[in-house]
Order: sequence, then structure tokens, then C-alpha cells
Amino acid sequence: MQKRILVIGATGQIGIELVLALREKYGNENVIAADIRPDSTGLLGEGPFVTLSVLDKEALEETIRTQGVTEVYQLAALLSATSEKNPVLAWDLNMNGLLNILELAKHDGPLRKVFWPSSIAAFGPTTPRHQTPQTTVMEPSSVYGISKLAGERWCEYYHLKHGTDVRSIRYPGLIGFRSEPGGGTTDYAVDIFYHALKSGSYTCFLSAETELPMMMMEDAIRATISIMDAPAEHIRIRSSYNLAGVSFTPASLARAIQCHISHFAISYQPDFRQALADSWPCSIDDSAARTDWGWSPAYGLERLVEAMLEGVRAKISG
Ligand code: AKB
Repeated sequence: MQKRILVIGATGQIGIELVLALREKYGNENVIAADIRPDSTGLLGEGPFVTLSVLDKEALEETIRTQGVTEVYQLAALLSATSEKNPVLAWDLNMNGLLNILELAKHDGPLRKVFWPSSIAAFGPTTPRHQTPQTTVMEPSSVYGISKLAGERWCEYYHLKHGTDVRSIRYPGLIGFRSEPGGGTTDYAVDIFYHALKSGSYTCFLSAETELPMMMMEDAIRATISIMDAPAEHIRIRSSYNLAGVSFTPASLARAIQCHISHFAISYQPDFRQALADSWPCSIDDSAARTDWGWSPAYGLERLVEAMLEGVRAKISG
């Protein structure tokens, strides 16, 4: 059967890159980009776009039915820092957006497969922080983390009760230059490159030694498409898979940037996001993803820094 893919939250940080990659693989016309705001990024290229709120279940149902959508990537969400400022809105969007899709996937319509992103934020201060196991204590202390943990439970529940083919990854902080992050705690690791290239200095909102799991966007998109392409029987975990790329601190990232821009200077002024970062893992054990669907990251710190400097330089001079 011909795939018809709907990407909700298409103008966000992951959405833009995912739409481009899926269009490359499946053809522009088979990937419908959807977002609550019209596309003002100009980055999505050729292909269908619909203005749609994931909270509008009727409009969602109509789009899926009339467009014959077979797969949905539900990316619309508030990230960690924005969620702390709007807890009720974050819960509504992050939870009911997912539930609307899972309910539609349950019925006899064309929709057969769902991707939903979880996050390292689903872990909490009582989780083992180093090489965090796939299955472990999960007591998230942030609104965003609570919504991600609850979402994981819903995904597994719909799979067990209704056979829903839902697949999910616990993304680390994502780093890319084509699209801008917004409202996350790991966003410093993108902002730093723009500041390094524009002004040669950066004031970081996390402390120097805050180690977090991160990943180059190319790796994250490859992982997302791989898990969706894997045979259903390989997907043993229906809550969400741990996924690791590279772990670093603001200080070690700054040192790697200084290898290319020797005058680059970093200072630290931690704000409320420090508490969020302190409640998350430093590094992740992703052996289940490696075993089940062949995951392996391609970007270490040096390669990531080179790619970001090249990409951001081209963008700002461009
Ligand atoms: C955030 O910082 O909120 C996100 C995440 C870790 O899910 N990048």
C-alpha cells in the first residue's frame, strides 16, 4: 500500500528536518506537513501543507480520512522550559494531542502507524544518571517530563489493548542548524554556535559541568525513520526506546568550539533551566534500540561541532 504520511508540528525543530527527509524518501506529494501556524519558515520545500491543530479532533479525523493518511508523526508539543511557564497548556497539548491520534489509529480508518516522541525528560532525579537503563525508576519532576512519562504509558496501553502500531524514542537534546529549537533546556547547545560565530562569546544558562545526553539532528532523523521502517515484530518496546548520541557539558562543548575559534569565550549564568537539567540523565544506555532495530549513532562531539560550525556559518552568511 502507498504510504501517505502526516507530520503534525511540521514547522518545529524536528518537524522541518523530518518532513524534508521523508519527502526525499517517499516523494513530496506523499508527505503532508501540518502545523497550527501557517508555514512562514519557507524551509519545508515543495509538497502539501495543512493548517491544523492536533487538539481539533474533528479536523484531524477529516484530514486523515480524506487524505488517506496511513502514518502520523505527532510532534506538536511544548518543550521543557515553556512547559514550566504554562503547565496546564503543556499538559493539554502534550497529552490530548497524543490521545487524539491514538484514538483515531484505533478505528478502522486508513491510519496504521503512529510515531510519538518521548524524551530524556521522562526520567527524574531518582533515576540512575549514568548509562541510564531502558527500564528503571522514572519520577520526573518537570511538567514536560510528567507528560512524556504519561504519554509513554498511553502508547504501551494502546498497543496492548488495541494492537496500535505506535513507536517512540526518548530523544536526547537535539542539535541542528536547518531549524531553530524553541523552549527547551538543551537549546543552549544550538545557541552557542550562533553566538560563537557572530560575537565570539556566549553566556550559558546552564552551569559549566552540566552533562546531558545530546544528538546531532541527522542521527535523530535517521533513528526516527529507522524505527518506523523496522518490521513490527522487532519493536519489542512499545512505551519508548532509550537513544544515545553523545554526552557533553557546556565546558567541553566550548573547548571543542575553541579548537576552531580560538578566541571564543564562554561564561555561565544558570537560571531556572538548571533544575530541569539536574533532574535528567548524563548518559543513556541504548542497547535495546541497537539490538531491536539496529541503532548506531554516527556523530561524536568533534564531528558534531564541525558540522554545526559549517552549517551555521553558511546560514548566517547566506
Ligand atoms: C528540552 O530540552 O526540553 C528537549 C528535551 C530534552 O526533550 N530538548
